[in-house]
Amino acid sequence: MGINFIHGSDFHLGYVQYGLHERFVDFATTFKAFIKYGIEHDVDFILIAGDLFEKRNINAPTYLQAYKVFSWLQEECKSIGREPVPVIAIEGNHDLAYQRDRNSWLQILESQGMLRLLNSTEDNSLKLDYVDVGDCRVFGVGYLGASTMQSIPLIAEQIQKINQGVDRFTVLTMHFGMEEQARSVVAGEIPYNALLPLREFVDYLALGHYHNQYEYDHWVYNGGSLELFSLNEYGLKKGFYHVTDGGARLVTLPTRQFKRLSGNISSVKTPNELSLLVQSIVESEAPVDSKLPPIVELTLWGNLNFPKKEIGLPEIKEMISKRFGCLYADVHIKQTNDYYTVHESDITGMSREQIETKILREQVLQDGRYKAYVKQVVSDTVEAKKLALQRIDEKEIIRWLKQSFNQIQLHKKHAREESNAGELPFVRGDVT
Ligand SMILES: [Mn+2]
Repeated sequence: MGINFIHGSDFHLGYVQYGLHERFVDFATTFKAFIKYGIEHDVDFILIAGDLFEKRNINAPTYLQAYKVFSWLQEECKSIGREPVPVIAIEGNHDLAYQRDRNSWLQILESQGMLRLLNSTEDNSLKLDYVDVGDCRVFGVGYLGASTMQSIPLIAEQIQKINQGVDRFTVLTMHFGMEEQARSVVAGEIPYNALLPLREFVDYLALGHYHNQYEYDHWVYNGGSLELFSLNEYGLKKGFYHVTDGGARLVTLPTRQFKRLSGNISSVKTPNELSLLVQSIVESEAPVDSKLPPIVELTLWGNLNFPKKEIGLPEIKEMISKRFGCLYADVHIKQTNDYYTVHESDITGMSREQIETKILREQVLQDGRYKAYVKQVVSDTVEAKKLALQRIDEKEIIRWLKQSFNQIQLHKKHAREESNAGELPFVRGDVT
């Protein structure tokens, strides 16, 4: 028989991005395309690793979207003469029921025969829920939040017990984010080492929660959300996995395109000049090649030299719409603080690196915390920029910066200890 399933997550049905009905529909259309892919590839089951819905208390139209897609799945399968493809799901943080509601909407869909919700419970001890389908055994644990980490060894132990004497391809689906995968620092992330107790007993760990694609060691997989949920996700890889005997392959679906533009307004003196600037920005960008009208975001940043209310936003949006035929144009004005302004007379004759060094130095001294290490902080920041320009992997750069930071912390600690001992501390970069 072999292994054949798809694994997706974070569909966020019910999200009305920018308040646009079209975006509300987009999320459901993409979800349906995911299900359709599963049917067309004759998979044994479809796995949803949490956050099918955008919120706990979805409205009727959102419920109807989900219901329609699942009914369509059943009818489509019937029409081609096969049993409905089983849908197996867990609850993500967005799907959990409010205590007063008792039932989550995924539980309602389960009671209607639309999906199988894996509902592992944790009253006194952990009770794992699973289903056998095709050549696979699928365990599922919904969103655990802060107790995710401590549950991992217990889950491993339970799977080992339950699987004794059984030789099936073991899938575990959970909803959490892994360390260093988000663009910002998030509390409660799981480091890879914490997953190791599962390694021996789980063949495929199907994750959901973070909206970017990532995987570890050919056994931990997170496809991300298929739709761009926010502009913070711009440029991130996203998709779902099609898992067969040959391994897990990332599949991406065509979705509505986003385009991000930006321009510096510091040298603009009048609203009229601003129009010209926007026009040149817009015209220097190639039109978006896609079936659906795109969404375009323009950020204008720098010093604004005239009152903000004189900015002709409708006119700017119109220029964007005309050029890209977009569904929606979003314009942000990010005025930078005067403090950061560099006067031209201060920097004439300086190289770019000298200018950067000067500005960074002022920033570090102003901040105060790393005053004593200003030389190191500045040179390492400039170095990080060079690495980025050489397109060194961002993880590598982060690791390198962390190393520099740890070094400073260590110096600080030693300096404290030594000064306690009544000696003069030697600190790198202390005298400048
Ligand atoms: Mn989530």
